[in-house]
Amino acid sequence: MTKVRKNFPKDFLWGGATAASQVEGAYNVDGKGLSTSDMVPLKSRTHSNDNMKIEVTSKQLEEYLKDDSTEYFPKRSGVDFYHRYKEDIALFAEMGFKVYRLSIAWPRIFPNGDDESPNEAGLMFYDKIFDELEKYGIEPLVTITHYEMPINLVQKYNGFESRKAIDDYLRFAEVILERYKGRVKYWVPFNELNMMLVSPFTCAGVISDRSLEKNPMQIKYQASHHQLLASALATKLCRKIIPDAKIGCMIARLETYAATSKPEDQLQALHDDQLNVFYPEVLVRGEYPKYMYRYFEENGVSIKMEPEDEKILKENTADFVAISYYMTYIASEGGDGELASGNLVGTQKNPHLKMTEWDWPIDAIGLRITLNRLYDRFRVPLFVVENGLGAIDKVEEDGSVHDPYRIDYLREHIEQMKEAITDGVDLIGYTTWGCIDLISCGTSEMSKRYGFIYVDQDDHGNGTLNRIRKDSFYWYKKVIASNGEDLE
Ligand code: BGP
Repeated sequence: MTKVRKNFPKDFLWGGATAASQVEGAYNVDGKGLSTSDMVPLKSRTHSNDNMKIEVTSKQLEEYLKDDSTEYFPKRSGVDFYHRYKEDIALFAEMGFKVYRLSIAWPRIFPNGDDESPNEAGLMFYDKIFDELEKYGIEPLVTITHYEMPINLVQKYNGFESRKAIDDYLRFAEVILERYKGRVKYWVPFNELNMMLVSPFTCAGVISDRSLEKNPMQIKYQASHHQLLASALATKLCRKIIPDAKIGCMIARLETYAATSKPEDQLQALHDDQLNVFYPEVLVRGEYPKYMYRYFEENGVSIKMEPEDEKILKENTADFVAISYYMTYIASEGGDGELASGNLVGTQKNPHLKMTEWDWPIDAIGLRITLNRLYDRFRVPLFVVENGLGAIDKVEEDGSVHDPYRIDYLREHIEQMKEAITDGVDLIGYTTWGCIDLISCGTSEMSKRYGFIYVDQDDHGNGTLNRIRKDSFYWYKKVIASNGEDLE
């Protein structure tokens, strides 16, 4: 029998993750077009469960398009990574990153999404990023698109509700695969495919009130079908252009516990879980799972498919499953109970868990559970491409930032990943979310910080943008240098 592995594999990919729209800024520089992320206003810090979804109506979009404020739309200025990438990547290298997960801003390459040719200035920006990463031997992991559809495609055909979005997405994918082949080996076609169900605008440029469809579930699952096909077709292209690439699929993993041992609660947890793993089910197994047919029928959903769709899904399956993992969820038959907040979607409070300052439950053991469940189910390598703690940090008078709470959070999660590896899970990497402070996806706040690197900027865009190494910076450097052995 093979020996039980008790440590991280020696080629384990340690690093950090960001998304273009949350760090780059320069939203209208060098020919970049507007994206859905440029249209997400700042929300004040909230503990309310229903204030997490990002809903944008047609009327709001019209108003936002006329508003050139960066204070009200902080993602437009990000943390100025566009101009400071050299300094930031040098800091990642100082921590010893093996991998850096980044996304390519679609409207930087195709400003309107359907332009005849790509924007060379946008392509050159990422050339420079990859030069810098190469200089330090950091492997890029590229999310082809992370929550930013060109606004023109939202206006033109309501984003991924239309099948036309597949062609425009693939043109973008092909351009970047060709341009960066030989430089990028790890790819993920879309960030968090399942977030379609809670925030279709963010996930896919879909504005529900623009649709002729009345059933919101119909709109969301039809748009998901288009993203699933686009993922499979991007996988096909990637294999042709970069034969030795690894291309995965990604969900926000919503590991769900039943509230009690009552069978009805257990069943509800099973159903919730099925809706979450549905996305990798399609992309890893290459077909829709049977349980979805019943679910669609009972919810009035009828997916319009073309004759070739099944074959496309079957023939172009993903190499690995990537997840973001922040918390666990609770399901019960009636769905009632005291509420907690969460990553775009809230849940019931779990009395056994501590909460973050944003009321997200903290559950490191849940990560071990989820890695085991996913590996049992899919038997392909897993990659944790987001995990981290959003917290308020304070700069001391001497300029230092002490963040023991972040170190504790990450330590506990890393310990559980190690347990999962000992359980037999094939885990290939870990990129913590927001390795440098960035603009929050859900609330567009700056004060919700995840980084090892502090960025001097407040929620309203004031500050020097200076970078400061937090205590967690030095701690993570030790973790990487010891390949996950020294967690103290
Ligand atoms: C994930 C997104 C990220 C991100 C993270 C944390 O769902 O992929 O873009 O920001 O959540 O969420 P937030 O920024 O709202 O705290």
